[in-house]
Formats: sequence, C-alpha cells, structure tokens
Amino acid sequence: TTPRTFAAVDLGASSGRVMLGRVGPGTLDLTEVHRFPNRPVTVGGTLHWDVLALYRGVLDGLRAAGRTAGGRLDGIGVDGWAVDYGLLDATGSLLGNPVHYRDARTEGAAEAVHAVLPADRLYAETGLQHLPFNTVFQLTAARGTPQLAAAERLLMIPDLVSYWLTGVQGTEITNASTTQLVDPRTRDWSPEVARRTGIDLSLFPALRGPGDPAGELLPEVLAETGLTGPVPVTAVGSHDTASAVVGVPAAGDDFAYIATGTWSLVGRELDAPVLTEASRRANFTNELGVDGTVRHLRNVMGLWLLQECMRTWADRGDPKDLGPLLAAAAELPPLRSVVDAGDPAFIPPGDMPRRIADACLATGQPAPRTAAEFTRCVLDSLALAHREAVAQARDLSGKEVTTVHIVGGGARNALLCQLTADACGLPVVAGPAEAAALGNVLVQARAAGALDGSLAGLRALLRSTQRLDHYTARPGAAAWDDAAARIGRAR
Ligand code: ADP
Ligand code: LRH
Repeated sequence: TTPRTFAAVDLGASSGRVMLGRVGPGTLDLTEVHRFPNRPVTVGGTLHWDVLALYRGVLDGLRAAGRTAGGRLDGIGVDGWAVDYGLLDATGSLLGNPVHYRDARTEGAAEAVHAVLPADRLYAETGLQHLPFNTVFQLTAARGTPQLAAAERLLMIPDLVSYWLTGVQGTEITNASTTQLVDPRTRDWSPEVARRTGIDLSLFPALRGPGDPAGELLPEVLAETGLTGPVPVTAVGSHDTASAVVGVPAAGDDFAYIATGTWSLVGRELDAPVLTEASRRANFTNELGVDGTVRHLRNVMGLWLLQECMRTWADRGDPKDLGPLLAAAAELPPLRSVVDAGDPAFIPPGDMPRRIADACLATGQPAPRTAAEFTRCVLDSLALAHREAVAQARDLSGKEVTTVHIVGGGARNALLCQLTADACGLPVVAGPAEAAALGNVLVQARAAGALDGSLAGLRALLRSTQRLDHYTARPGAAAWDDAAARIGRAR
C-alpha cells in the first residue's frame, strides 16, 4: 500500500507548527512545513493568547502542507497546550481572546475552590496535580464576568481550532482531563466537582476521543488553503502531552518519559490512575492518555526558565543565540548553583534572571552572573528536578524504571539530556523532538486504516524510522544529592 499523507497541527506555548507526515506500514516521515511564534499579549492588564494569529499560522501551514503534498491531504489532527479555552456566544462567535494560564487572575481561586471541595477530596475525584491555573480555577476566577455570563460554549484551545476548521464542536477527552472536572476512573465528567464548584458542564460540547471523527474542512477553509476536499479532521490526543507520549519510542513498559519543551512533563504511562495520598503529596497528576492509558506525571518548570531568561536579555537589548549559549554552559563547572524547578514563583512572565539569582542567594548559593552561568544553573536545576520526579514516578507506580525517554524540543539539547542521564543514574534515549506531531499523525493514520496496531506497535514504527540519541549516566550521584540538599529537596 502506498503511504498516506496527514497534517499535524501542534500548538506549543512557544511556537505552533504544521508538520506533514507520510505514513504506512514500515514508513513514517515527518517534515516541518510551517512554524510560527506563539507570542502572548498583555492588554488591559490581562495576559492573552493571540489566538487569531495562531489560526493564521495554522491556515498558512495547511496551505504549505497542501503545496508539498500536491493539493491533497488524507487528514488533519490538532493538538495543543492544555487547560486554556475560548468562550463562544450562541452564534458560535468567540467572546474575547483566550486568557493565558500564566495570567495572574487565578490568584486566590484555588482557595475559593478548596473552601467548597478540600484539596484531598478534589484529588480523590479528579486525580489531578495542583497547578494554580487548572481550568477549574480559571473558571472560578472568571465567575461573574459578563463574558462568562454571555457564553454558551467553552472550547479547549485545540478543539477551538478544530471548530474553526470544520464548524464541528467537541471536547476531546485527553485535554478535558486537564480541566480538573473529569474523573479519571470513569473517563467522564465529575458531576460532584461541577456541582460543588458551580461550573456548568453544559458549556462543554460532547466528549470525543482520540481517533474519533471531528468533521471535514469547511468550504471557506478549502478556499483559503487551496486544498482539495473532502479533507477529514480527526480527533487525536489533542493535549500536546498526550500526543507526545504516543510519540515516545519505548519498548516494553519499564520506562519513564520526560516530555521537555516549555514544560518538562515527567512520569510514566499506566493502565489505571493512582489516587493515593502519596501520589497527591508528590503532586502527581493522572491525565488521560490515548488507548485508555493514564499519564501519571508531574509538571517541572521546563525550558520556560531559559526561554524567559532569553526574552529578558533580548528586551534589554542584549539578545543571545541558543546554540552558543548552550556550548558555553557546557564548559562551566557543574552544579555551582541550583534552584527548585517546581517553585511556583517561576510561573509568571517577567524578569527571570532576577528571580533565579534571588532564589540562589536565598539558599546560600552564588548567584549566576553571565548568561552562560544562568543557562548552566537552569539546566542543572532541570536535571535535578527530573531526577526527583523519575524516582517518585517509579516509587508511586511500584515498578522499576530502566530507561528514561526524553522527547520534545529539549531532546535537541545534548547538555540537558546528558545531565538528566547523570542525575537519574539511568540511560537516556533522546528523541524524537517532534514527538507530539508524530503521535498526532500516528493516531490519525491508525484511525484512517493506514496503520493498525497497539501503542506498542506504533512505537515500534517510531524506533525503526526516527533518529534517536543515546546517553549513558556518568558517575557522581553524591554531587546531585548535595545539590538537592542545598535547595531542601529530597534526593
Ligand atoms: P513547546 O511545544 O512547549 O512550545 P518545544 O517542544 O517546541 O516547546 O521546545 C522548545 C524548546 O526546545 C526551546 O525553548 C529550546 O530550549 C529547545 N530547543 C529547540 N531547538 C533546539 C536546539 N536546536 N538545540 C537545543 N535546544 C533546542
Ligand atoms: C505542555 C502543556 C502541559 C500543561 C501545560 C499547560 O505544552 O500542555 O502538559 O500542563 O502545557
């Protein structure tokens, strides 16, 4: 059978991209056809996503995909970052720009929710890690606003883009699981959380799952992109991390994964949620994955720390290039200063070098001075946080971890991958960097009948077609123990 051609729209917090995948038994090629920056905008004191600029990028990308593929696509899937949403009025028009999860509006919202549903009960119902910006807290913060009052519909960001492409509304379950309104045992809404928090579940269109049909491109979209219809749109793991986990090229189940981009999502794939008190205390989440799996993981601050340093330097008129910065950081002595990459103080945008320097001084460590020193501090700190979360994922699941897989943009960062191997004392397999787009394409291809197989079968195809880099742990566990102790973290 000849390979078929699918487009993956993958919207990350730092960039959006449209990738073209050629897929068939034994074949999996992925080409980037368009990448566009994702730059949030503050207006009226609120940090927003520029969602129409992103949609512009999606249309440009689909046109480029069509040109590369001879005008025809066998399908399209959309994935993107979690928790955020757009509100629609009764005519289906967007009511204002979606608010960014890093906006300050959620301050105090968790306390308001916990007053009606204590944190341990909320965890027992949803299995979700506490992040101050979970959708349940955003909707609580928005309560009483004219915009929410006028809303007939709420669409999560990837579902919003699918709606604009097709006119069909739905709520894809992997991303719905990040709202903190879903029960991971039933894989359905939690009436209890909705009732207690006063959130109206009828705002959400019907749930759909990875592989379900999500409509066909509208005539206006065909005209705009030059594509020849019909082009089906398929629901994929629309949470980017769910698609990235499909794209982890693991054999067997004794692996942990780290999906590293703006965030590092560190954990493992399980068959059932872990709702224990130990899991709650470790702030591990039970987000839903493809094929009935659970993503048991914790958010670590991720390369956001470095992105935001670089933005600060550029705003000061002293822009830095990533390549030379990483090369210089690799030459510096290890573990001079580290910060706690789980500290919520790093969540908001703003002067990141200042916050990192303050955190170092507050823990009796020297503050980094040069850009290379800040970069080294960030990468050492991420590796240290990866180590703790991998160990916790192992302990909480009660199953040994023998390999750590790193996927996402951070898989291109050789220093981060080596430091993570060293810190974890485990072999690291790095790649693919575009795991989310690959997972997106694989789920579409399977739904279209171009491939068959379980997740294990899809991953075998990844292993035989994608370039992977291998890192072996170097000795020196004591130095990592010492660094963890300096910031009051467990080893
Ligand atoms: P997101 O999907 O959250 O927007 P990505 O998975 O695209 O994030 O990862 C973006 C990050 O990957 C960048 O911030 C950068 O640190 C890292 N990265 C991207 N390309 C490279 C590269 N060539 N070398 C090293 N790091 C890279
Ligand atoms: C990564 C991600 C992550 C969420 C965060 C909001 O892009 O989807 O899984 O926690 O963004």
